[in-house]
Amino acid sequence: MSMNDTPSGERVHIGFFGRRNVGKSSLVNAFTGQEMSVVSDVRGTTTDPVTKSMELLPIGPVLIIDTPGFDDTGDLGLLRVRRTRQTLNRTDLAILVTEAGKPLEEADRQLLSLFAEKKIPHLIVLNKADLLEEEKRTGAEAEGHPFAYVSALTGEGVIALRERAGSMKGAEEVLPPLASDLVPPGGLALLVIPIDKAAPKGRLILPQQQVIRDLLDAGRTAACVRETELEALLKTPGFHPDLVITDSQVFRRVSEIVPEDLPLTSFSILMARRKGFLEAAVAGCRAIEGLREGDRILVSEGCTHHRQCGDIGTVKIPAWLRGRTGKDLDLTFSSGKSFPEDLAGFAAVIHCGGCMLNAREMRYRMQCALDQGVPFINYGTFIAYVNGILERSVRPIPGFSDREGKE
Ligand SMILES: Nc1nc2c(ncn2[C@@H]2O[C@H](COP(=O)(O)OP(=O)(O)OP(=O)(O)O)[C@@H](O)[C@H]2O)c(=O)[nH]1
Ligand code: SF4
Ligand SMILES: [Mg+2]
Repeated sequence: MSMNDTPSGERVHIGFFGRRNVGKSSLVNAFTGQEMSVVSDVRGTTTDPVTKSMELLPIGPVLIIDTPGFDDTGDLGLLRVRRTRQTLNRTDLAILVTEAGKPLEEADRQLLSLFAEKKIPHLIVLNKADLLEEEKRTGAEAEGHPFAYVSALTGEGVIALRERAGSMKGAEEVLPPLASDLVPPGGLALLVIPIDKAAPKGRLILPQQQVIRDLLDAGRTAACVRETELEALLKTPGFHPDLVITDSQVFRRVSEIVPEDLPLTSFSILMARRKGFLEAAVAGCRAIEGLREGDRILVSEGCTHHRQCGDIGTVKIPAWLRGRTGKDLDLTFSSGKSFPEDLAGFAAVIHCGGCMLNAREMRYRMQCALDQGVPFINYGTFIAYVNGILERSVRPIPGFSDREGKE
């Protein structure tokens, strides 16, 4: 990803699903206008989900996902089907590819019921329409689902499909703003950004960029300062920010500098709110006190490159947990696109902010945990909690009573 790209977590995810050999990859190539996926007449050519970013009007930046055939068999096949199911958890718009003039099969029906279960808007694309005479194109094979005839081979119907996908209702999620609603019109937010060796060279990290952009979009003012200059800045006569937003890593130091009557929160608290898991995370923190010797904790990260999160998950969180609970806990780590669906035996999940994951995926992971009675906590909330400032950092967020954040 180049630094000027929309982060994948903010893109509408459009997934292409279906049985092997129906032409999913051919269609994805035609749809994106790029040869992103390998095509062949061998069934099971695509073995892993393949993604590609593009602009689609009017929704804007989207992520296109090509998937392996859903009807695959054998051990490897089942693994692929599993992976396709995981892909569904981050799919905002599902395209079921089948063949024009051919009836739906069992695998198609399974996919359709998964779309329904996960409330994903969908469309059946009847591919290989070049092989079916015009007069036979009645759409009967789509059995009442919204459908479109296309031919990935000739390109027929592909532009219309692009337009239709780009304006499908429900594909674009309306997420709450990051910070702009917490600052009055004409107001000023002060962002505390440490520039240490973990900071990427020559730029700001995504959550910082996104918060600044959100404030500017809403006509608010954003000022940035390092924690080392914060105290002096706040003493400047006439300088009165309405809200201070800090990086979690310097939360404690900043909370000591920022006067108690000045609202203070963190980038990760704001990201957690935007992605819809702040409430669960705050509630989950209460479970930390109840942890017992040997309890199993899953520490999960949404990407594997760790560029922004450094050693938080592997070093700092284990140390904080030990410090706070005084217990020997059994930590398991997971990272990347996969997330263990079976959380039986875990006493808590502590998840990163998920900047590379879309809101749907984060909600799915949270729901997996909550459904199994496992508290779901995010890094930012956890860090605020262990530093004793959770209550303060959620206070600026509407809907959080004092009770919610009590430590
Ligand atoms: N006639 C015709 N053939 C097509 C069309 N789209 C794809 N094909 C052919 O169908 C075969 C399978 O295409 P793929 O795009 O690899 O199919 P897939 O669904 O991605 O298959 P897997 O990755 O194996 O699941 C290839 O031989 C394609 O050339 C089409 O619109 N018309
Ligand atoms: S570990 Fe999570 S929060 Fe950190 S960079 Fe990756 S996706 Fe973003
Ligand atoms: Mg394929």
